Amino acid sequence: MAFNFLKNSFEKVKNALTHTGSLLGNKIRTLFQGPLDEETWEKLEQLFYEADLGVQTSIDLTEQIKKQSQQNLSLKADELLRIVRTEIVQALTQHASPLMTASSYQDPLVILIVGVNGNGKTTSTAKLAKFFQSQGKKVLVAAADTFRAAAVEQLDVWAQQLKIDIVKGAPKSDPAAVVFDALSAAKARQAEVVIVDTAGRLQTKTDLMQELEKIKRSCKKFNPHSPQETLLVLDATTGQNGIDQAKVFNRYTPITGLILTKLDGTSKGGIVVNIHKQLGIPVKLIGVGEGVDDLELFDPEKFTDALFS
Ligand SMILES: Nc1nc2c(ncn2[C@@H]2O[C@H](COP(=O)(O)OP(=O)(O)O)[C@@H](O)[C@H]2O)c(=O)[nH]1
Ligand SMILES: [Mg+2]
Repeated sequence: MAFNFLKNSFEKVKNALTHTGSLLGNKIRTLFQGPLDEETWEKLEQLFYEADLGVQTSIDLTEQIKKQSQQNLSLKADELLRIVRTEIVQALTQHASPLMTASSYQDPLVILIVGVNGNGKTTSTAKLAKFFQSQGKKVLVAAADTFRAAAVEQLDVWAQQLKIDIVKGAPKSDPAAVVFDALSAAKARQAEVVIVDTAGRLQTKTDLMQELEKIKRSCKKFNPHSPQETLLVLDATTGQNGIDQAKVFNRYTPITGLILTKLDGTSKGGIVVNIHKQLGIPVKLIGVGEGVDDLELFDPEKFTDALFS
């Protein structure tokens, strides 16, 4: 059972990274099979860049690998590829920090889901709810995106389907009040995990950031160290724009981790490395499809293996 689960989970990540993997794994392998000259290093840098590792990371990584190759001229393609892999794992491990685990209903794990509209907040809220539910935890979700009626309905549909408790506010009602109600309900029903879906209009708007602060104050009325996680949802296909969004959010409200969605169907999965380098915020979860099971804990080794397998 456990083995099957692990295997499926690796296959899922691998399938989602097919496009990025063909750039990074396959093309680099082919490249290293030819003569190793200046042109090789230029092409290598270009491949890193195309996979969205970012300009500086692409230059640095190429320099590292070139240096090692010149220090040991007998290195073969496979060994060079292993060096690339090691360098990437190292970059990804630097800021690694696992998702908080749920302890007890006396001290429920509260997770705020924030981010720009369309990035996948509501879907990720449902996926995460299912994740904890499958660990046997009692989960409650809060529909605090009261700005859009459709967002509340969308989460409601997921909650019904997963048979998970949901607390929702009236349209345009105060999201902080919804969160307060949700945490009261969680206490009464002894929920161990509360996941809060929030509104995401214009990240530059100070209104939204004030709204998030108010939501956090609601959480602190129950527990001074709540919310334990504030996860920013980023769309992997948006490149530098996504990284800029993260910088803005993090300036206003500290982000404890990222959920990087839509890694499936993009060849720009190298953005994970760029994000770690530029932001120093750990990617904690990755979205690998639209289904409720298409969420995986981010594991640097597994991720890199999936790229190069
Ligand atoms: N392919 C893919 N689509 C996703 C993923 N996560 C979310 N989506 C889709 O992105 C769209 C927007 O998601 P939604 O959760 O409504 O975003 P929100 O506005 O931030 O709440 C929906 O069509 C989702 O199905 C993912 O990991 N992969
Ligand atoms: Mg939404």
